Amino acid sequence: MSEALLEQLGICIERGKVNYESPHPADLKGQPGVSELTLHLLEEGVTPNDILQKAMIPAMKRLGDKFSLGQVFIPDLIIAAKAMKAAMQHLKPYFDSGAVEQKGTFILGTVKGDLHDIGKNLVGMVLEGNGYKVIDLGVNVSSEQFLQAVQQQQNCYVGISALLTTTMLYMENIVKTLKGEFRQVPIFIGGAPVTQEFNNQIGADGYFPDPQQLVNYLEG
Ligand code: B12
Repeated sequence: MSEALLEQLGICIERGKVNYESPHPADLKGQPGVSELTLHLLEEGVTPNDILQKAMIPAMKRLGDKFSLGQVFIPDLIIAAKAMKAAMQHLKPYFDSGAVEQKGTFILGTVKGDLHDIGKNLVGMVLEGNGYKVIDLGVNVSSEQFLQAVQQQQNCYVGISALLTTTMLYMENIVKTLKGEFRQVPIFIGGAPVTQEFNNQIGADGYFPDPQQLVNYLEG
């Protein structure tokens, strides 16, 4: 039962079916969307993490692959992102409720020139759920904006996200700017095109492919 629901949720994310009322896509009119399906899965006792890992993230990956092959286009990505956010809204309280004690402050942002924020938002949710305070600077964040935020906090971690091979290069600028003034501030990086090798090359403190591995590292 849950497997079928997870599969249906993945399809609805990929096709941008937000809820019952959404008129798009026409062939799914009158059927449940990601909102109803996510709530249904939670009621069935499927964990938020399984919902994320087994349905939501693979759906975005499939969509990205189709985009690469020219089978879907920008509007399809936009409506899928909207559906992804609708599902995340339902998972957020579960991640939030994990917060008991505050373990530190994280300054988070997507690099300048880059508007992708789904992955960054997920990182923020998982960090909050694990007891970190998150200051989310949003998308298209410059070195100066990161620096300003760190100046106000000092004792904090920084998390930077980039989804484009072009914008990830700007991470080096941010690392240099921050390390120039605050050598001790740990800077972690992530996003689909980022690698450990790139992390070493720009002098950041760690690359993690997903937020849980970052949390494990911090706790380890
Ligand atoms: C949705 C999407 C969009 C949406 C974004 C909506 C939004 N609000 O985010 C829109 C339509 C706006 C968009 C626009 C564009 N996009 Co786009 N997009 C995607 C898509 C399909 C999914 C991205 C996503 O949300 N994935 C799901 C999340 C959960 O995964 P994630 O971001 O990787 O995050 C995870 C990890 O990487 C990690 N993580 C992420 N950040 C961080 C940070 C830290 C500190 C840590 C520890 C971990 C971490 O944790 C997350 C959870 O596991 C990808 C395809 C793909 N495979 O990535 C293309 C993709 C990234 N886009 C691409 C392109 C080309 C573009 C455009 C340039 C298209 C255009 N011609 O205009 C524009 C650029 C706009 C801009 N300036 O940013 C290319 C990039 C190619 C490249 N090599 O650079 C991709 C790969 C598609 C493709 N296959 O060609 N896009």
